[in-house]
Amino acid sequence: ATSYPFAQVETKWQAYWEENNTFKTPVRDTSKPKKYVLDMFPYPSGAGLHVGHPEGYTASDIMARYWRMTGHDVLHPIGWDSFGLPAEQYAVQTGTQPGVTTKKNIATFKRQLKSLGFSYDWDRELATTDTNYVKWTQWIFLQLYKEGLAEQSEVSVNWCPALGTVLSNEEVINGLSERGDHPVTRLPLRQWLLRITKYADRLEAGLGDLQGQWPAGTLTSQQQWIGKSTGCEIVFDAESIDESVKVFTTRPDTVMGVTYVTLAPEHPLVSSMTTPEQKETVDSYVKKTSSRSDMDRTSSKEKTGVFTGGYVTHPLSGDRVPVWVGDYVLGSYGTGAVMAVPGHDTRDFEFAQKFDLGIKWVVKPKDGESDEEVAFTEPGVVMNSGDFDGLSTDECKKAVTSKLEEIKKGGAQITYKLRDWVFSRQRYWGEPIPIFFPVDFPEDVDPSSQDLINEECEHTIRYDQPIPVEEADLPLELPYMKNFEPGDDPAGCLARAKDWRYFEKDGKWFARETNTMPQWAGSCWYYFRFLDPENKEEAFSKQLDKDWMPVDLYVGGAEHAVLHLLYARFWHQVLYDLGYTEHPEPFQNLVHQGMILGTDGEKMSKSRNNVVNPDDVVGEQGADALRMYEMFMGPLEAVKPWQTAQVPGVVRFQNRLYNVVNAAAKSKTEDMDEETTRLLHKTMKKVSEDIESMSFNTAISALMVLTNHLVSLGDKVPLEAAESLALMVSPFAPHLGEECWSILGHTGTLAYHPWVKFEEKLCVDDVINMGVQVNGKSRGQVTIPADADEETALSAAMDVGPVQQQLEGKDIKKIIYVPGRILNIIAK
Ligand code: ANZ
Repeated sequence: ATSYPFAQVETKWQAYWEENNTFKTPVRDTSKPKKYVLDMFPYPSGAGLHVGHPEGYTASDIMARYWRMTGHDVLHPIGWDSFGLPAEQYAVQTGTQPGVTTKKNIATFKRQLKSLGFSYDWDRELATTDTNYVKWTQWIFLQLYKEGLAEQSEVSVNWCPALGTVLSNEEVINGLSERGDHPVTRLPLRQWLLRITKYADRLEAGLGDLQGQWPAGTLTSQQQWIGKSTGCEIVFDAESIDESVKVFTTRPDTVMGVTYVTLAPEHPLVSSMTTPEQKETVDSYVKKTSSRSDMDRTSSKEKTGVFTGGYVTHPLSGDRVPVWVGDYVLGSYGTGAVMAVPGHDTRDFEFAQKFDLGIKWVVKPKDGESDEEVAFTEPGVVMNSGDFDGLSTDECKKAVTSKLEEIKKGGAQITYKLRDWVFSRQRYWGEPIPIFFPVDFPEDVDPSSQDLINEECEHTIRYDQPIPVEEADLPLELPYMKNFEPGDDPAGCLARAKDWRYFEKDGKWFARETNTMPQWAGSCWYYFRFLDPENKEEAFSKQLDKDWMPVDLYVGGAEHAVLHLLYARFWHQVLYDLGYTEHPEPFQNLVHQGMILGTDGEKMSKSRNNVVNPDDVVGEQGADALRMYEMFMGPLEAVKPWQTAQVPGVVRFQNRLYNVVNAAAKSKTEDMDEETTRLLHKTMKKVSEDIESMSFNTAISALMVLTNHLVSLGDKVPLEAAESLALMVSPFAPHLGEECWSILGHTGTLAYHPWVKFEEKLCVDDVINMGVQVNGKSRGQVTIPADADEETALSAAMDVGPVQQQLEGKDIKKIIYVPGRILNIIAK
């Protein structure tokens, strides 16, 4: 036996595919059904490809190759998600321009992906940093702007002066930045917001159509993130001023149990509700809580708050209700105020206990009494609520809501957890936001001399008068900046590029927006640009949208379950509403590959020194071995540790397969015995079905079983079996597949050769007659395959009349099944 010369073979076939444009799809071939197979495009980091990348890419490549062979017109593109913070930091560290490092990193990634033999149409390659791509990202931003979906707003953000940027809530712990422990302050900052909340309902509803096509966990995460909550808004009029406090509640049935109302510290009515005597206390409380993040506020057990001195009137009972301020109520959720029902809400209960506020019990369990040591939060029967007494929780929710509607003190309301998307970054390496503003320079400043523009000028920018860049003037490119590091100016580092920022037009002076877009922007629509990467007139043509969308299979990491996938769906739905696409959702089927851990079972990382470099594996064992090993490790979705010691097993399988094919080519054996025929057809069936369900590890093991059988035939390997084996292995190990195909005398590529066809009748094993017993007594016979599983045997037995009769009215307690021998059903 010779060993398979993988290095030479892999180089040869990669060159062949490239020269022959094997995987180019310049136009849609409408004689075939389409498959759009998409990978989550990589972020080209300085570290190069990681073994985690080829896992998802191999899975999608298998599907792309399989679908080509099953007669589909396949679109399989790749590109680069190349803006973003890490690229900028890498550039800072290495003292080079981000544009330069990005280009270099892309070249490395491209070489690495090419070395793995993926069947991409490289003519469609794009990078989100390409001027030509930025142009259309900015164009989409302008469409959002025109639709009122991109707006400026003063947002309270977590500003970290030391890092020179805004941080997300998740990045702030106890008022310090997660990275570096720098102080973080809450600061109102002018930011661009995308009004994703206007699409909350649509984004939620769309998930329903993706059931069964997206991982259930991802659908749930998106649903929770959107956080649709159905309830009621209730109006409490203030006692001594002409204002009213609106609260949002999911439990209007508990309205008669309200003993106080709590406002979030940032609620606009806090100061007007506060009496002069309480002013000092309230002011200092509000100030103290202003630095806490929302997460911090909701997760801390210890409730804090102060009394405003003011009262509101209960809309149904007319009672006086005291108004408190407490930071367990968030300003940004619902109405920023709650009606507190300590008897039935745990947070209110804790608060009421601490401050000695009244507790009223208005719901009791269906049977029995509630214990008064804790809030009773379950549904039950209403009590102590006048006319509502005796109603169930659900009935009472409806009754209270209609009562409030009738007296115009509230009504049904839906609230979402989803927040508008803060779309501004104070960073260099992102798409400039294509907006500018008029500037009223102070009289003593001559703006045509840049040096005279000082900080004072910044205050004369009319941010309230945004002007969109003309579409004809797009793209708006980033200026060259020698020093692009963030500074302590919340306007961002682009504010320092004065000659870019300030410009004169028709005798008037303007200032550009200096915030850039977040990294998410480019990945919101790249799947559209792949359809039409060269288009100079439009982002993408409607015809190509019709031809190729939606994406049939999207493969990528579960870490994108919420943000990327939600943001992309949002942009997609906006483009749908504007008529640019006729498909309501972008990604029809979604699969997350499981993470590949280090051999030690820990996440691979430089600091743990457990990173496997795919270049090493490709060099030592070949691309096909890497691809096949990663697919053989376990189910695609499972998290699994890399085991270097197991790669040689895959290499030996390739060698055996190569030798078996050579034997067939040499002996030209035409005959195929019965056993081989059955095994071949069973394998063809299994591999086809397993690929369809993306169960690649089991498909590979079926190929191993077939190969081992063929090895046992010595020189007499049937040609038909060898050909089928070459075709079947090719999606997994495409270089090996092509090489075997040519060894068997074929010219050209097998990439478009029809997939193997099995005959169902040859897939069935020998059948036998087997006795069936009920409670040990023989009740008939079934005809089933000799190796039928218990389920098959039992379902055949259920068709036997006497067995049915015996089982009538009884429960099956136990099943004793000895394949090929006996089935005994124990029932009572
Ligand atoms: C009275 C009540 C009685 C409540 C009861 C619950 C149980 P979800 O399901 O998450 O939407 N709430 C409303 N706005 C809030 C805010 N800005 N910050 C903190 N809490 C807020 O939760 C809705 C419930 O959370 C609302 O219903 C309100 O408390 C509280 F027995 O109102 B409930």
